[in-house]
Amino acid sequence: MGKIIVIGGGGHAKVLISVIKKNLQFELSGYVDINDQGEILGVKYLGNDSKLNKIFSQGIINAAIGIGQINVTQKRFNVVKNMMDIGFAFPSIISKDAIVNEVVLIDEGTQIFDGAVVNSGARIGRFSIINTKATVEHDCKVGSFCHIATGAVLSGGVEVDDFSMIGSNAVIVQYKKIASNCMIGAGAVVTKDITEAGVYFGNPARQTK
Ligand code: JB2
Repeated sequence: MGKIIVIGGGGHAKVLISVIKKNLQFELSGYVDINDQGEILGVKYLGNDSKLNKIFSQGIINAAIGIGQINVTQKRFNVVKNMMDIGFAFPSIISKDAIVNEVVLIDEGTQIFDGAVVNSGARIGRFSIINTKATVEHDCKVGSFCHIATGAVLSGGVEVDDFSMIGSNAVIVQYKKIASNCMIGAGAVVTKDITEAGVYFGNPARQTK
């Protein structure tokens, strides 16, 4: 079993650690955070990001980004860039309690948590999060560094462009498109294409910023 480290020691990391443990694909070597958060679910603190070179040189080459930080996708991007320069690999982490159907493409670093459904023909880019109980229906296309939050529903054929976040329990109706760098608020219902970066709330969803 290969070794893996988790980056971040907050709420998202906690769920990620549980999924990694349950899957039995990797041995957790520890987590890296700006601050020592103490042992998390039995996983030890390895230090801050200045320790990453040393960790890599010890032969631990796999990492999973445990920083979810709602609507702060740029943070995850910056951490990934730094770690790629060192040489880390980022396997996708797909919970064995998620449902992933046929002809689905999932790129590196993407995480799919418990109870999520990714249906036939869907494609998901790099370093995206399909959070607990989210649904990505048939033929959806989710870009990179997106976050589909808990319980959100992308109906069939929806497209979500890079760096966008779909909030908890939001619904995007079938074949609608969400531009990059959008934040769709929790519970919003998107019935039309969203072509401009911004923040959208409500039913039907309207731009608020
Ligand atoms: O540059 C960094 C860095 N920036 C923040 N490097 C490293 N190694 N760690 C970093 N962190 C750490 O990420 C913070 O010190 C903190 O411990 C952690 C973020 O934890 P927090 O609980 O604030 O957020 P989260 O992203 O784990 O969870 C949020 O997003 C999830 C998707 C919460 O809102 C959760 O409820 C939500 N499910």
